Amino acid sequence: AFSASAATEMPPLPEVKGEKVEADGNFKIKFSIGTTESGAQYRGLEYFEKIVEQRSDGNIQVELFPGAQLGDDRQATSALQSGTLEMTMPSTSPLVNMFPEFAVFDLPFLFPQPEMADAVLDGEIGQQMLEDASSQGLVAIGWGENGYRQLTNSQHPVEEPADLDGLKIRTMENDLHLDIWRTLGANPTPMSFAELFTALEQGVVDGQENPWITIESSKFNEVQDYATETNHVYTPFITLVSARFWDRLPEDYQQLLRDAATEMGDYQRHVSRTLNDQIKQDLKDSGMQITELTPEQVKVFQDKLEPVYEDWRDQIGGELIDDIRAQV
Ligand code: EAX
Repeated sequence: AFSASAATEMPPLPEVKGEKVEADGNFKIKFSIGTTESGAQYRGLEYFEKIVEQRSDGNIQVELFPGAQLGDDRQATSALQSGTLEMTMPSTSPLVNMFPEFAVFDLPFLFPQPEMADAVLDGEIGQQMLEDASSQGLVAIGWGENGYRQLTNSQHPVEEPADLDGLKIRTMENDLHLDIWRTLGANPTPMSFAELFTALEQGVVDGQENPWITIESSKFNEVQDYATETNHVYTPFITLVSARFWDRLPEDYQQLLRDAATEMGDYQRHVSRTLNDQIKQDLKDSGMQITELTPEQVKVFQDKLEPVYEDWRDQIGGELIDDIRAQV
């Protein structure tokens, strides 16, 4: 008995504030994302488009491509590098091969509250990461959130790690995520987001994990009867621009894009957070069985995953982990 569809309404877009920016040239931005048109990420992109078009007085046109139609997170990022696409906003996790320090965000239960993620991303560490990621043909200009990841599956309710025994779980293409699910006793397999719905539908995998907003906007509830509110990892989105495109822009327009990316990030995080309760309710109404764990039940998962911190310490950098853990 698979569930009916659920759809949570997005709030109206805010008005654009700020002065028009005068500069020469006409530019076109194709902006691609993995999540679909009904998610908070897309709502953020619509706001970005509105800001950029209004402030540039139409000299910069933004065209949005949701749902991985121009490629998944990795493919879109490499299209930026080759200059065939101007912007994308992937999860940090599939990019760890390019930027190893991003793996810090894959550590389980790193940020107990979303405000702590904000403090790190918008503070010195996050700003330094944007600078470091402005290399290899990319310019990184802002942070958004995919959010706290939750587990879904087609087989049975999951309340403790033992319930994961033998479950085939799709993870992002990221070794730390594989480690997490192996450590918990599941049978994880990495897969691109673009292939995920079909893999769930056809039973190639039993489950997956993503934030509520992404579960709903991708209609995973239509092929997954059970969800568990694990909040096991907080995944940021990073706003990337093709360096080839960036270098053609007048400085004033570069600044316009930076400002718009910051405003989009704040707005998109706000939308994603305020909708969470409503989305959970809509998913329940659609027939999904959602298990909400008690703090004691969460602790069982947490304790079981503590070794992951030691396993990854050297690779990620102990200092970075300590810096973040000192802040949260
Ligand atoms: O672009 O792969 C995933 O599970 C993510 O949600 C994806 O990065 C969204």
